[in-house]
Amino acid sequence: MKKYFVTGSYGQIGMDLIPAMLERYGKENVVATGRKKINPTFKELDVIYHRLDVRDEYGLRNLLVEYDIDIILHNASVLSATGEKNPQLAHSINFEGFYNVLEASRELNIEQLFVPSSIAAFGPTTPLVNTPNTTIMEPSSIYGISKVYIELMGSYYNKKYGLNFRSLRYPGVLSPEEPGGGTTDYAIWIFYEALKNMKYTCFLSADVTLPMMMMSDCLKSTFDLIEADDSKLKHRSFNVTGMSFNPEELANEINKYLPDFKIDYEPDFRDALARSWPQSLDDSVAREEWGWEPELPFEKMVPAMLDGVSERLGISYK
Ligand code: AKB
Repeated sequence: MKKYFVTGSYGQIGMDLIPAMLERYGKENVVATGRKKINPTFKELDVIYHRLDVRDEYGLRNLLVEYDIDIILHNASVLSATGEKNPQLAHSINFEGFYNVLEASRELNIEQLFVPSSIAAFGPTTPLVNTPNTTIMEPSSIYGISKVYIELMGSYYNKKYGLNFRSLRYPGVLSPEEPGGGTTDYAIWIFYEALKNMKYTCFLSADVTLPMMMMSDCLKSTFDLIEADDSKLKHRSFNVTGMSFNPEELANEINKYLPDFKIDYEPDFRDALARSWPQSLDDSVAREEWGWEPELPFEKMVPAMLDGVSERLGISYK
């Protein structure tokens, strides 16, 4: 069995990814790391956990050697909204932290390095409808710039050093876990506010359409790609998507379950970011090269989110 190493384990994705990895690969084969102290959920799961700031090059290498790691999932990242508030922090974590992981992977002959990219890697000059896998990438946020850097450096290390680098351009990822620092987060907070207050003030405008996917599909795409046969991969970074909707369409769908729910709009700086991102993605390259197929459509996502968030809040809505 291979040994897996995850950075940024406490992010919204890590909180679901780690339990899924323990189940899939065995808890003795997964090492979770993050900047915070171990949390009760991971303690209960008996996760091998270490505190690690990815900017700590030596701490990172020591752990990779100690556990004889084969595959790294480098999830630690400052997201789009936090990045715009603190570009210097985003630079040090997203660029320097990634570079430490990349160099350690090369020097220690790590078998595979997986790093999420994002729809934020695209920008206002990209064709924003059905965005192709290969197209113009001139992002306007520091987060988006870091994702382009990651994709290009990963591909460069693949060609120059044979590093098995793989990346997915995640759209907004939806789960009942509380998100932090992203622009697509509205599509999660809306469920919290709908269930608690029957009202949500959205920081995006009603008509801002974005691609999204449910966490189950995000995990599926991640496992499918990291387990894909390398000889089938012609690309290193892939578009993946599950659905597209705007805040108004999401509110209308929620109204089918909560007829009294109301939404209003106070767009802030995140509106401009979201408008510079694709409205929908062409993920045919992922479908062709490693058989990607999403499972959960928009109509099923809404009741799944209502169930998950109401359970976390201890509120019944039916
Ligand atoms: C964000 O909103 O910053 C992220 C992303 C699109 O990568 N969810």
